[in-house]
Amino acid sequence: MLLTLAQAPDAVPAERAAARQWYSDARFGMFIHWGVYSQLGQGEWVMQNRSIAVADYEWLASQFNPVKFDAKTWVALAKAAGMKYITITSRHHDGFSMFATKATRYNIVDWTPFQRDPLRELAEECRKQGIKLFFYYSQLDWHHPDYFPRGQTGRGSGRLEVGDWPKYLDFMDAQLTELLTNYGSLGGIWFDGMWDKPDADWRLAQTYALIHKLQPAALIVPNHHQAPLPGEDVQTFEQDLPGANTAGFNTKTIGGLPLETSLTMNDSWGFNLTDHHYKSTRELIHYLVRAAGYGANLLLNIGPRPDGTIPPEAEARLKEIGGWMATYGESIYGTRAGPIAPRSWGVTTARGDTVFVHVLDWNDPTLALPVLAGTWKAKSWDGKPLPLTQGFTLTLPTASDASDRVIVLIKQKG
Ligand code: JFZ
Repeated sequence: MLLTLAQAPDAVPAERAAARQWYSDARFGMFIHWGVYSQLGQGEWVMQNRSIAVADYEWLASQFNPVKFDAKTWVALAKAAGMKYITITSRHHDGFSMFATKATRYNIVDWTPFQRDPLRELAEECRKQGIKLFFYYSQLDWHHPDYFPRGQTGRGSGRLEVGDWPKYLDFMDAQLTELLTNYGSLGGIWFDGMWDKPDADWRLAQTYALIHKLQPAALIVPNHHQAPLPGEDVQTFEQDLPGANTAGFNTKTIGGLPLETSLTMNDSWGFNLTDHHYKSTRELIHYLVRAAGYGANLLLNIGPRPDGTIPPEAEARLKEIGGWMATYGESIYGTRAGPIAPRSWGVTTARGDTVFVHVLDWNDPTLALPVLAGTWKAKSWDGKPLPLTQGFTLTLPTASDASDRVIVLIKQKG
């Protein structure tokens, strides 16, 4: 036996390879930023932005009581939107655990009048409604005394300038063990915050191995804005399509892993009382379709209110996107990036011998495509044949008010 043969760098066990495939097929997920910070209605960075001291934030945490939280409603909304998974903040940079944990009393069950574990309720509902659940987990902590030496943030929280870094890493591994043990089978863990201390030893290999030991099919999705590291399963981009960097902190290097891009619906992740700057449903559909054209999932965010309800602007848009997906989902789910690279007019997605041409921003009745090898026929979404010249000029159906005109190209056999 050739035991010395090195494994291919991206060789992963079968169950994880299958999970990656499922993930790429899913194409559309719901991101949820929700926590103690939601009460102040200024986004999830409010502790940092207003230099709130640990003691004052602890009092705020003791007031959190989202009595209207209903897991069934949240999961049903994700389903109605056509989403296949939910990624929710189990613990954000404020360090407050939104789940039952023995690693710290600073958690929703032990610290608040609410006393319920919303993640457990969500996990049960997700199982019932056939949605996969991922936990966002912040590696950065503005509250924990052992998050020391400090990084670029968390310096206004009034903590003593001492702490035991390995102890903090043990704390994270203990919490991750709970998350991967007490909530059934997870989609995976979405990490964020390493960028706060880029040069620290995060003991990543140990933590990633722990996760994959506890749940071999759980995916690791790191938001560290670098090219993928060993053990990671998805490359995620924030507020940008893969390869673009309008946000200023994304890498342009695209590795070979499944791709995702996360996006706010307005300009905030956590609930923001005054931010009504919502993207239109048409813009959101375009983003979802463009992401698919790059071969990436869209993780679209909502910031529920502190009482557990979802802002009506977000709910309305999700339902409208769901209406679109109910008709056109076949051109998105289970597809990969199409043979024509993304263009300003739109993108292509593909499954087998079928290519979906998504015409997003184009007002002319004809559209010249790059020539594809082989013989192809074109039809409109409702199955009417469309003229396609040898030079690959397409005559488009009228209906320019539609968010996306999806043209189907089918490769002819022989
Ligand atoms: C991070 C979080 O800080 C944010 O609160 C939210 O959860 C988002 C999805 O992820 O956002 C970042 C992370 C890093 C930078 C900017 C935003 N950065 O390095 O500039």
